[in-house]
Amino acid sequence: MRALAMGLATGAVTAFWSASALAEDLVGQPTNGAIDMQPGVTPLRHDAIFFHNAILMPIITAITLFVLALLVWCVVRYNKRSNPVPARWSHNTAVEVTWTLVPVLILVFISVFSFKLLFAYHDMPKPYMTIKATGYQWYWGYEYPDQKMSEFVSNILPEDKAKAKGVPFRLAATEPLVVPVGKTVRVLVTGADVIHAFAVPAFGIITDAVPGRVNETWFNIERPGTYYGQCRELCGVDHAFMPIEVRAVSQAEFDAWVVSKKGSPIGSAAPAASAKSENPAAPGAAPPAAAGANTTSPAPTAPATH
Ligand SMILES: [Cu+2]
Repeated sequence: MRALAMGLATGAVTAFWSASALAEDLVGQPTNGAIDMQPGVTPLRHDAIFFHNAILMPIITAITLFVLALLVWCVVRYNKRSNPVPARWSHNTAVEVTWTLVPVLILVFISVFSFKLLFAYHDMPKPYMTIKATGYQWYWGYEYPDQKMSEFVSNILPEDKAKAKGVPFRLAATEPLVVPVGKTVRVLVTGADVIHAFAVPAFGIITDAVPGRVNETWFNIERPGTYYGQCRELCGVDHAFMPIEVRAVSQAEFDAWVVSKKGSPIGSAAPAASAKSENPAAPGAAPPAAAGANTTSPAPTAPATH
């Protein structure tokens, strides 16, 4: 049990925290009473957690303790009683150079790791597939262009249904975003009305969904599971009620899901007559995209009421 009081423990034990957190914390969703960051299932998330726990936290902790020590020293050593006659001098070149140089060096040290992380986010490996995620007031729409699946709507799962299924209310969605594990998935993020943000903590990603603009992010999930996220930009009254549910499954399960949604899996002999799914001209091949009415209506539905 990592009680809140333990939060005062220093950065030196941060590594220990994360180790124990992995054992205790729920993966893909928040844990009651937890204090560390949600454990990750992508390389980016591991890098981000390392940057926070191994670089930033020890530095922040050391600086805080150092400043606290200086304050205590001043209070004890230089109060009116113990130091009745204060010195009259000001300026000390050595001290002034030090308190300028040392912070600069600390920032340079941090920036090395910071830029490394930034580049890791930017340098997406060659993606296996692309998903387009569109934020609406107040739900998400997901499109799978590579699988020729037109956009379907993902709403919040109502409370009674979430309870019945034993899934977390306000995190579970009516239609999950299904992706294969171990594959680089590119997500194109945009907004249809106002600014939303596509965020999944276990993947270490948060990307603004801006109307009229397409942002890009990516993830490569290490193990199967269900990972929850939320809209992370205040977008209106139902901002808290447009969750993101990502289900990471094996390639075979993913292909089966694509077929069940009337899409065509990448590189497969298409379910219809044409072997090349890119060839919509093949006679008799019902174009999956056109036929691709998904089980959920792509028409914007009224947001669930709460
Ligand atoms: Cu939103």
